[in-house]
Parts: sequence; C-alpha cells; structure tokens
Amino acid sequence: MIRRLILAAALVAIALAEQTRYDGYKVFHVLPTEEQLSLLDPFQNHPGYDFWSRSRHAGHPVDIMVSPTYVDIFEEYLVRNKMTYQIIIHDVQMVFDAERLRQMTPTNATARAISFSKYLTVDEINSYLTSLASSYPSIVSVESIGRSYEGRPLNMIKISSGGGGSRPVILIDAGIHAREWIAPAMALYVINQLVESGNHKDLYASVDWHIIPVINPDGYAYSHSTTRLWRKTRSQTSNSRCPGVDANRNFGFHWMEVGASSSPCDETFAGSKAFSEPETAALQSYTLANKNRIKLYLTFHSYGNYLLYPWGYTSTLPSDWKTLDDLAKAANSAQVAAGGDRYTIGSSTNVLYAAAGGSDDWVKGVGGVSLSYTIELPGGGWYGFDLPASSISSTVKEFFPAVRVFGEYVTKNY
Ligand code: 0X9
Ligand code: ZN
Repeated sequence: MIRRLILAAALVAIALAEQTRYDGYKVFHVLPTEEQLSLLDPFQNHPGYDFWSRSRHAGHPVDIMVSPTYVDIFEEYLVRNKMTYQIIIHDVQMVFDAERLRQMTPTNATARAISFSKYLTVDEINSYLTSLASSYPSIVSVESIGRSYEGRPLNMIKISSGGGGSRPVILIDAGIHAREWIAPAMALYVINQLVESGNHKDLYASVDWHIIPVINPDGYAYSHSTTRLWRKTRSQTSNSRCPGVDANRNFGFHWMEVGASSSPCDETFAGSKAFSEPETAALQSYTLANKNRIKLYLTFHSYGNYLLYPWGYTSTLPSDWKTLDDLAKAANSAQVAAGGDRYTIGSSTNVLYAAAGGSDDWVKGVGGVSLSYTIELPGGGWYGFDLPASSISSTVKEFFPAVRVFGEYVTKNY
C-alpha cells in the first residue's frame, strides 16, 4: 500500500516536472481607444507576448499574457502611451496550480454519468460517447471521421431518431483550439441534454445532430498533460522546435490571405499548405460527403462572448448576412434570458479581426452550409482561458437555450 502511494506520488511529481511553467507571467487587460489599437500590433507574434484575446475594435478588451522579462517594459509602454489597463493575473502559474488541484480532485463521475464539475480528458470524453452509444443504441452512434496526427480517433457522435440518413444535419465541433477547454465541455453538455435529459426530443425529431466534441485531441491532451496554453495541433513542422499548426487557419478557403502566419513558431501558423493537418482534412472530407444534408454549423471556441458569422477573410458581408445576424440575435436573447452575459454579434472580420483559413469560412464558402457560426464562449472573468471548473456547469447551462434556438430554426426551416 505504502509502496503504491510512493509510486503514485512519484508519478505526479514527474508529470508536474514535465509541465510548462508560467511563474511570474502576468496578464494585462488593456482597453485601447480607437486611436490606440494599432499600438499593440508590434507585440503580436512576439515570443514574450501571448494574446489571449484580441480585437481590432475599441471598447473590447485585449488580454495579453506577458513573460516576466518583458513585464516592466510593457507596462512602461502602456503608461507612456496613456493606455487604460489592469493587471488581471499577477502570476499565471498560481492560477494553473489551483486549477490542477481541482482537476485532481476525484468526482463521482463514471463513464456513464458525465460530470461538469471538472474538465474531462480526451479518454474520459471518448468513454462517455461510447457509453451513450451502448445505452441509447436506437438514437446514438459513434464513429471516427479520421485520425489525428498522433493517431487518436476523431470521434463524432450522431444523434438521430430515424430517417435513414436523409434528414437535415446540424454539425457541431469544439476544441479546434486546444486550450479553450470550455468548448468541448459545451459540446458535451449539448450531447448530454439531447440524449440523456429527455427534455429536448423535439430537437431531434426531424433533424440529426453530428457532434465532434474534440476535433484537435492531440492538442487538447497536450494542454492537459504539459502546456496548459497550447493552442495548435501537434504535427511536426519545418522547425523541430516549433510543432503544431493553428487548425483554424488551415482550411482551404482564401488560405493565408490575412491574419495568419507562415512561421511555424507563431500561434497562428497556417500550416505548410491548406488542409496539411489530418484533423482539418477529416472535417473537410466529412463535410463534402454530407454537403447536401448539413444546414447549420457551430464551432465552439473561447473566449470573449462573441457570436460570429463569416467572413473572417474579408470585411465584405455575405449576401445572406441578415439571416445569419437575426438568428444569432435570437440565440443571444435566449441565453441572456437564461442568465448569460450578452454576446457581441457580427461577421468575424467586422467585430473581431480578419483571419483567413477558419473552419466557419470554409464550411460556408466551400461546404455550402449557409448558416455557419463561430461561438466564443465566456472566459473566466479574471482568469482568461482558465474559466474555473466550478463555473463550467453554469456556463454551459446558460448557453444551451441558444443552441435550442439554432435547433428549432433548422427544424422549422428545412
Ligand atoms: O482566431 C480565431 O481562430 C478565433 N478566435 S480565438 O480566440 N478562439 O482564437 C476566431 C475565428 C473567427 N473566424 C474566422 N476568422 N474565420
Ligand atoms: Zn479558438
């Protein structure tokens, strides 16, 4: 027994020793005026600065994590330029230590009973999906649409009450950006509510739901095991010191035109070519094969409370932008009524920033799915990506009514 405890403690120590540390890293919450926005440009893609949120519009905060070496210089720069800011995290490592403790606390969750009191690992998520398939064989099936770079299955759960594969489909994915942990949790909550609550049968009476809760499982696993703030995939690049591609810059529609980088060490590295990543290529093949059935696409990200629709590559709006905008407004009202904070609605270029190669743009532009949205779920107030596990449950519950609105729309209109 004692020997086993010592072994367990040693394993935890080894795991912790291998983790990327963020001692002394600080997060600045900057509120630039319209004139000041470009003053932050020089810091983008600089190794000492990690933009946790960005915006090219005044009135939206920009959260930047700064490494200890640059903290003083950066603060002086902000003061010199009379910028409004607050330091919201004084030591990022301390926040992650607290999160780790919580993650290590055992919950009563079994593979069957899903828990929203901590963030699940890829393995736990996959066991949950397969357990649903065996408990609800008449409405649930799980299949893999491909394999990740490291060989993990890209699992999709299909929820359908019949129709023999001819009904309209709502496609949802999450976790394309590894560190945005609330996104897979949201997808799992949608699955849980549709399949297990018994309260939303109307939503799959005539529409099928195809949900991939973790589309970048390698990155997600790595953000759990080693580097909490990992964003990209885990593939080898031309620079052995900088693996990984920003999968949300890797889709083949206006690829690399704007807001994407060709340097492997950058967080927005778009890959050596469009669809270089097995994860994005799998989504491409699946979407093209189901082009005629998919009516609505939601991709969950975090953070910042945005309901975004195409285009991300240009400020020109799609011709059906009003339909996209009205539906987003209805979804937003539903989640506000459930207690959520208001979301900012608009095309991603116009309300956030221009960035080409996103899944939303490709799904609409090439996949032919007119209703395509990127949803930036809430962050953790003063915690950024590290939305405390204690807030998962309220966050996903508040947003579910918005998902209902999307579901009802497809039910009524297709
Ligand atoms: O930059 C992104 O990929 C998304 N924001 S995030 O903070 N989660 O990284 C926004 C993507 C919006 N869509 C496109 N630009 N196509
Ligand atoms: Zn994201």
